[in-house]
Amino acid sequence: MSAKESLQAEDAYFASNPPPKQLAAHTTLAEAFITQHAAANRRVVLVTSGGTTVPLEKNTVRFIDNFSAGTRGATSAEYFLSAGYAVIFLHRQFSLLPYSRHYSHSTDCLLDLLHEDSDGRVAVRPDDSVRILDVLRKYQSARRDNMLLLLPFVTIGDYLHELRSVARLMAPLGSSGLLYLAAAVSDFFVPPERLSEHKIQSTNIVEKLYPKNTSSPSPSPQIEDEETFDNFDASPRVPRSKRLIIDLDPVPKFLKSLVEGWAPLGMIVSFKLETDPRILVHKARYSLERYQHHLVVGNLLSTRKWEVVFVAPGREDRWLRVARHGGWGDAEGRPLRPDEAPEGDPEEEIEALIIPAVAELHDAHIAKSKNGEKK
Ligand code: PAZ
Repeated sequence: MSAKESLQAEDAYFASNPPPKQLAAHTTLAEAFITQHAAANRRVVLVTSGGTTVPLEKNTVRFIDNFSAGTRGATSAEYFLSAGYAVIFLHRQFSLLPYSRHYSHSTDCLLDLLHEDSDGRVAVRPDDSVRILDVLRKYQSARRDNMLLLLPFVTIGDYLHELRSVARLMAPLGSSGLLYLAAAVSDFFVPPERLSEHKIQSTNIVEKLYPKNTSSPSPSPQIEDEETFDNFDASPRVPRSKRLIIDLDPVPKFLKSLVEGWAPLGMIVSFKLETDPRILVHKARYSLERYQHHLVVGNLLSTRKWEVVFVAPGREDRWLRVARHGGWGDAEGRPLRPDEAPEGDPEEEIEALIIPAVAELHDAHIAKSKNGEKK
């Protein structure tokens, strides 16, 4: 696709997909946040996190989603804060958040860490208080110094509108702006003109009640004629006309716009997720060459907490791996196969390795731009 064509695709996408209601409020918050930290000469990172939904109806009951809980994004945000960055955390609503992720409902429920003391007051169980205190101090310091801005999104459309607005606001930061795109963004969506207004029906009740799209109900609707089909019967006996066939369009590729238009001087880090280890590095390198940005972090679904690969222009591919009992054996230098994925979570968080390595590349990016070199 030529530059002109991708610009046209971008314009058409934003013109036809409405922005989220909270976009203006988020933009105001992000602008004030960026201005405050730019004045303090502080680096600002935009971290995107969690999955995007693809609504199947305008009044959305059903949607397509993906697996991402936002662990990578929320954990990365904490390490960026520790490294002195101010963080704009653009995240899927209700996904994991920095700091509170340690006590989410599924792991370490906060209520399980509390007890009633002898005076009838709620207190933290002594065994847990040290680790809670550590998280609490970091959380309170981030809040006190206004270092963390939380901006939620839900749908793929919301995400793209928010990303464009925040990226444009970050453009004046030049090379000290960092965009770290860890969200799991849908590649497909249903364009608004094909979206059903109301909940998709499994019967023809609407046609029966309102024949030929009339606005008042038929005087004697034959409800008993309502055609139903057995939702559990997926056999070929279910006629094609009764199946729900979802027709999705590709989401325009926005990385190009980000690199060339929205935040052209900032450092842009994208993530590439695959499940087949044989294509991961190839796909990461392809993405880098196609969009001409600064770093692709490749990871596999099954091993993403154990290892990632940095693919950057003019550099050797670099695997980062957390410590593993028994070492990495012959897996050193190649991605783990899904069947080699270790059980459970590693003791060390891989983001503790990723963020310092990204910050080092960001230093180099800033130095290069100060020397007047091309990005
Ligand atoms: O949210 P999570 O920690 O479960 O997963 C993180 C991730 C795999 C979504 C992220 O590391 C990633 O690869 N994001 C980009 C996905 C993609 O669109 O290719």
